[in-house]
Amino acid sequence: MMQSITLNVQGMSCNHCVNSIEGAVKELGGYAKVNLADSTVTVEYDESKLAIETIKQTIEDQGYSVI
Ligand SMILES: [Cu+2]
Repeated sequence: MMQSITLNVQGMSCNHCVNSIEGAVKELGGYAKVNLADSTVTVEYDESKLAIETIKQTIEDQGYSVI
């Protein structure tokens, strides 16, 4: 079943950040849409294949803080 969750993420400032996060989540098999103005990332993923903790960790590994 597809889940959609909006995360608050600190440290995103430019298009590079957008591409890093959206690309990393895509590699996991999910979908991410960054909103720089709101400092949020909306992720859509199949919860039977991907855990939210994995998505959060991947965003952290890119150098950002999920709060
Ligand atoms: Cu940036």
